[in-house]
Amino acid sequence: MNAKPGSTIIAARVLVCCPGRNFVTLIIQTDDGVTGYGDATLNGRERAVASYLQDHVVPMLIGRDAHRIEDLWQLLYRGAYWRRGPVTMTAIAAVDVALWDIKAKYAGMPLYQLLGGRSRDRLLVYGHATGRDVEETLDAIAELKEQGYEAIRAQSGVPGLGKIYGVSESGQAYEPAAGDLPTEEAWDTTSYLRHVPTLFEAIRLRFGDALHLLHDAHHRLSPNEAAQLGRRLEPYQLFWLEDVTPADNPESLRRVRSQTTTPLAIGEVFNSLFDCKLLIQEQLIDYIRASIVHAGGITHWRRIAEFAAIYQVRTGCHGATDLSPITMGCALQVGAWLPNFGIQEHMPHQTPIEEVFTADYRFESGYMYCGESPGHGVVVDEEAAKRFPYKRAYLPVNRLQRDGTMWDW
Ligand code: KDG
Ligand code: MG
Repeated sequence: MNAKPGSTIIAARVLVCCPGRNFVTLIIQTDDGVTGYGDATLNGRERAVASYLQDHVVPMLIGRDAHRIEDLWQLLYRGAYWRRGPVTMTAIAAVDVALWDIKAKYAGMPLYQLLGGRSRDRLLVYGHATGRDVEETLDAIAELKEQGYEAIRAQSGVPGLGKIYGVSESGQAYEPAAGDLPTEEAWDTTSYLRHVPTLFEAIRLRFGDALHLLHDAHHRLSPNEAAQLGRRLEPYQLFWLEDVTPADNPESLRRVRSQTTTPLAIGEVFNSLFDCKLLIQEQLIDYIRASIVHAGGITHWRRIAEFAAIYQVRTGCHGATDLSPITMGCALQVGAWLPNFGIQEHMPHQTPIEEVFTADYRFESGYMYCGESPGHGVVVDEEAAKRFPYKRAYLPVNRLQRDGTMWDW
């Protein structure tokens, strides 16, 4: 097991910082001065992953051969005995991504070259349009169209409900966690189901048929409610309808799938191939949303993506801003290679994140372009990170407006 000189891991450390929002980064160094960076951010539970890494994984890395990515993955996955789960799989992902970064730097190549080279020149991305009401959402779509987006996720406030998760108040991204404790929002499915088709009718009326439209139901519906929504949205030809039911129960999608042809996407909370298996095998979804950071890194995510290819399911990686630029860099590198790439979520990170993370990817007119520098193309300034200490922050939670019952948010 001892590494040959020249690729031995001599240091690994965990960095938790908050340049606008919390990020956890694993930094691995080899004896000949190569550094790899892995994202370990699990929104709202950041310190759990930092501890998993610091207390239980880092000691196992020192002295090992950085090139043995697969073997180290298996060691961390099988060796823990307690398999899967978001904390474990995010921690493993951070190690895996840092090691792929190192390997590609040794090779002097961008990561996509190690996976098999390019399958495409650029990657279609979708932007986020949200508004407190339909008019505001229409204006947000107009702005994104100006920037060249060809695919847009549209959400709006629901009449009769106050602020709901998925809709921003300030015109910025809707999801940065805020507050020392979660705020509580009110939800009513009947009002939501009545409202959503009116939003998409207004969008098609104003912008026509060419735009790709997406919508996120954020796990809040029963299978039958989801089937109703899918049917009612069919006239508006969505690119996808996301997370219609809670992700815990994949069988729920059988009912939805059999009742509607609206394309379905799910999986941003998945962390293993075993979460995705039934949905893919039975072709109950069109897009799998698992991300590299929460689904075991490139080594495991690649297995999910290649399994999906067999069943004509394409990828649509989660890309909200709680995934660090490292995860975006990796998503673009693997997306440049993956034959069954579908689309990439794009929610630009906000200032001052660029003081800590420098990324070589870029957005231009509705598409993203991965960089050509060796590795995944994202580096972290540890000194700068010290200026942005961790701040506990939560996303809101949801209760039924009717009687205060706890609900999915
Ligand atoms: O941390 C949770 C967010 O990343 C998630 O709620 C965002 O649903 C989301 C999306 O589709 O990006
Ligand atoms: Mg989502």
